[in-house]
Amino acid sequence: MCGIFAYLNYNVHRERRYILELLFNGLRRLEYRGYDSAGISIDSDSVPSADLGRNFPANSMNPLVFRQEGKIDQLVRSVYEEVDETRLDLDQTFSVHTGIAHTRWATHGPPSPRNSHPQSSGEGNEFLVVHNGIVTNYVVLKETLVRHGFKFESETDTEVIPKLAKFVFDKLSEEGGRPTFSQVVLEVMRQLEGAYALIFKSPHYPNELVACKRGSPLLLGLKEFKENSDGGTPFNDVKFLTKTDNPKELFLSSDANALIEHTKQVLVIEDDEVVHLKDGGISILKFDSDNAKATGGLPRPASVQRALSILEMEVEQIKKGNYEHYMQKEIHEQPESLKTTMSGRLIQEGPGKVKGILLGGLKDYLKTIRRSRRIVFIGCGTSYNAALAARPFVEELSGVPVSMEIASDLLDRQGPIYREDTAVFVSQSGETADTLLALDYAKKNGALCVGITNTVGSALARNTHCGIHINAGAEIGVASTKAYTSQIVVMTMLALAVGDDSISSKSRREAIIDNLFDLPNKVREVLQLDDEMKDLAKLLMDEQSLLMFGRGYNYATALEGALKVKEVALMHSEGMLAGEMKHGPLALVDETLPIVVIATRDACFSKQQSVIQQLHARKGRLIVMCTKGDASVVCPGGSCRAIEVPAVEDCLQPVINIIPLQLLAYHLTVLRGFDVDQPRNLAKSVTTQ
Ligand code: G6Q
Ligand code: GLU
Repeated sequence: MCGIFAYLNYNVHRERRYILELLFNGLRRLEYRGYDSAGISIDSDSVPSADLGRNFPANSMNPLVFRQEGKIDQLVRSVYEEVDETRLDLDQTFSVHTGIAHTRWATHGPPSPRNSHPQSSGEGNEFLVVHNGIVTNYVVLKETLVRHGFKFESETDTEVIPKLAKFVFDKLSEEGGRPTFSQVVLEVMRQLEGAYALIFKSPHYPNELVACKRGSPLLLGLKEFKENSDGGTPFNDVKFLTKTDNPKELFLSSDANALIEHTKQVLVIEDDEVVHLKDGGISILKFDSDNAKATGGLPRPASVQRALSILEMEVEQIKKGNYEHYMQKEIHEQPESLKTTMSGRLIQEGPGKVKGILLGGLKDYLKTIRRSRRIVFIGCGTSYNAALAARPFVEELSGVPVSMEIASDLLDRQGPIYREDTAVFVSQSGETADTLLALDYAKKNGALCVGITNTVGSALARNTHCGIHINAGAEIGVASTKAYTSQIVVMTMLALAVGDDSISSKSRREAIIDNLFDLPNKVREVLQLDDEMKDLAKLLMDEQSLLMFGRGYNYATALEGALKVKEVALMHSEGMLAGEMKHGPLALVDETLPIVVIATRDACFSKQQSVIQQLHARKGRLIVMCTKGDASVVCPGGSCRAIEVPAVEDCLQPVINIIPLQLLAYHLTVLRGFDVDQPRNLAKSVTTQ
């Protein structure tokens, strides 16, 4: 949800037009996270007003603020209209400049230009802030600031932050010394409660930026040039953040997607770190709340040395290529994404020899997992469904009982989690607030916490005891597709690794490993159903509702297929356990309501056949997903429509079965004319509770 982005060019000449476009592009890259309004701030060509009664530094420029409700293109249009009206010189060149940008996903106050960010300290924009997250104590702070004469213009919680910054700045300045920008921010942090990633810009500190975070994600990207000329060769081997006068460009962003086209050298900013960008240097200070509270005065930050890491992604991952939509691209790239997920982790030492699984991030913990009293899978939405799909196999191979928890429900109930439990957290983004809060909860209760995520450096990856990256590559469509199949495969590999010591399951394990090797080919095969699913979508596009029945391994497929249809095609759809059909849902069945029944060959096949018969007996309008060659078995005499899919081992069948349903949801969305990649009201990273 929401994105923040900033760009600082140092000793690199950039025109205002270039800076604007770079900020807009940064926002476009963050667009997929979900937002309802956007804004930016850059410098004008006038100096700050003397009426403010302040001594602004000589090189200080008035910040310009542009904010709009709606899509980024609306912001872009309004910025250029204002530029035309005010005759702002787009060709003006800056050798050093700071710009900040924001996409907002409203939590406090409806989407509107006034509630958009950057939020301001007031007249003269002495402090500007872009914020991702929620300030939980904003009411108290606001009351105090109002008592001190501050006038609030927005309904946001965020507005207290720039106003507090100005209050702190004024107070510290009156007390004698001129605080540094980071001192102001550290003092603001001391008073803020909640979750946030923040970037500050101020004409009191021209060409400086300060960023900090607690809870919400934030990355720093660095591009340093060798030659003292614009666009010289970048250094690709900077390891540590040392202050140099080398020309450089610095970026701050909520995620790597907005950085990758500029640089691969990044730093994942940790909670309570304050990053100060100034004069070509990057200093990182650690906020110590205990210290701040104990002394009651200004926090005494310790400076931190951090090494840069290299982003392991390519620019192509964030481009649509030849596809119309990211969701379409991500569905079709599943043969490759699954290959990457398994790469280096499946071992097969020669034909007929040792077969096994190597999960580097987990190997020291396998014994503990085997000995645990219970494995608890915890996640939300699609990630929960992926865990549900893997559950039967994890139970089978580990011999440990597996229970399922939707993160928010676990927290609502304060459900039991014990020291002897292994809690497995599944999250594509690794930033989902509910999942992260459940992680805190499980940690406090002493469970071993394992993370399964697609996002290297995410809060989930950093805060679990151990884990596995799914390595599915950037997933930009809000509807999760390739991450789902990769998550299932990772959990299957987890089960194989945990059950590795059992002799009785050896042949089963080996058969599954063989199937895993061949899985990308089978996925390629099932993707050929694309046109067939498009035809089916044409048939269903005007329906009000769609039911999906599954059981066993494919109960999750029914839930996930229905979730895809409702979230992107905006059509009511329910996934149901076929065993529960007779206990209620059967009342809905008539000759008009379309029902998808998943009846591929596994231990539940004969039960699903009787479900089909019972639905037929009520003249149900059936679409049956079955194993290749079974169409005449499940739909005798063409009594229903069949979707034939290739057969794989039962525990991997959900990976195959979900793909036609992903394609169906995609085509339904296009035909019904809805936004595929950014469905109404949804966000990719759900960073608020
Ligand atoms: C599904 C959605 C959504 C998502 C959850 C959990 O298509 O993307 O259901 O799976 O919001 O997100 P994470 O997997 O990032 O925790
Ligand atoms: N809570 C802030 C607001 O509503 C920030 C929301 C966001 O993360 O975009 O303005």
